[in-house]
Amino acid sequence: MQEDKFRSGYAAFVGRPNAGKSTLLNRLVGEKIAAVSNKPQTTRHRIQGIVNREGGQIVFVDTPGVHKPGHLLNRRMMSAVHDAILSVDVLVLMRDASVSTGNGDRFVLELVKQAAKPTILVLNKIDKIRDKATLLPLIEMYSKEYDFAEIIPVSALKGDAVDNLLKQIVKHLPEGEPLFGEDEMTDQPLRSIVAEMVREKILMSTGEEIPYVTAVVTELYDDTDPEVIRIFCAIYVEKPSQKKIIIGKQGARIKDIGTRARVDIENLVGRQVFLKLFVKVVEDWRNREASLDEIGLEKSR
Ligand SMILES: Nc1nc2c(ncn2[C@@H]2O[C@H](COP(=O)(O)OP(=O)(O)OP(=O)(O)O)[C@@H](O)[C@H]2O)c(=O)[nH]1
Ligand SMILES: [Mg+2]
Repeated sequence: MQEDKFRSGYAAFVGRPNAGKSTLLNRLVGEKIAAVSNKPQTTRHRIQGIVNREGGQIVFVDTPGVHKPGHLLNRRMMSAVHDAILSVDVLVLMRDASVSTGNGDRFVLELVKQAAKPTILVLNKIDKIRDKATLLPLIEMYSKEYDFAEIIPVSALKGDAVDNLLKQIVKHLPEGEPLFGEDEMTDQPLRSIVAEMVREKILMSTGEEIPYVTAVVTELYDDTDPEVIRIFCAIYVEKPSQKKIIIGKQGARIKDIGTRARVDIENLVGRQVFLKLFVKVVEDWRNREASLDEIGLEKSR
């Protein structure tokens, strides 16, 4: 019997904000490399996670949720989505199956149709759906619109059906050697993952406008001391009033954000971490090219 050749390539998650793309990326990679929150627009740039399995290597590309761009920031976020769609071998259209179809879902579907690449439709959050028969009309609607390579209901949160998903993706990758070493799980620099962990804690502990006006940049990552890694992160906001909210009463909120982010970072790096956070007010940073460059939000490639 002829043995199947090794396959390797790229697969991008695309979908509306909050569909669960980053949750699934973390689950598949087995480590927390992407920020997750119940606020839309959590992911702001492409994040790659590498998954090795017998016979194949998949490089997953997590992208920002598709939304109408308001600020320059959002335009760069959408460029990241378009770049990813163009550059990968397989698309994974991710949909929150527990909510009804909206215009945003139809817009994402159009993007996928235009790309005309092998696409797997992932219907996520099935743990929230008591009567699974309600999935059938959704499956029917999507099958009429595009010839999906596969339609797979999953729960990214619980980890159901993800093995089948990996198997189906590998089938559609080109034959070739692994693109990354077996022990690599991401090509994201640690400083950037650290900033995302801090931002995630801010998203968790603030509401209203704060998540949208906040960015985090790692200004120092010093691992020369074998005992402890020293990290300084700057938290960007647009107004002094927002700075006050982040700091909280007698510094309580920023302290809590720091403690929780440190735990995640220590889990990831397996070492003790000293994390210092400070807040910078940069008016209208979301519309400033220079600020966006500093924050590491890439322009279209
Ligand atoms: N119940 C349930 N919740 C889920 C599931 N997957 C993700 N979530 C939740 O949905 C919310 C959004 O998850 P994210 O992974 O941040 O979604 P995203 O698609 O990356 O969102 P953006 O980065 O904003 O585009 C979080 O509160 C997750 O915990 C799932 O399978 N079941
Ligand atoms: Mg995300």
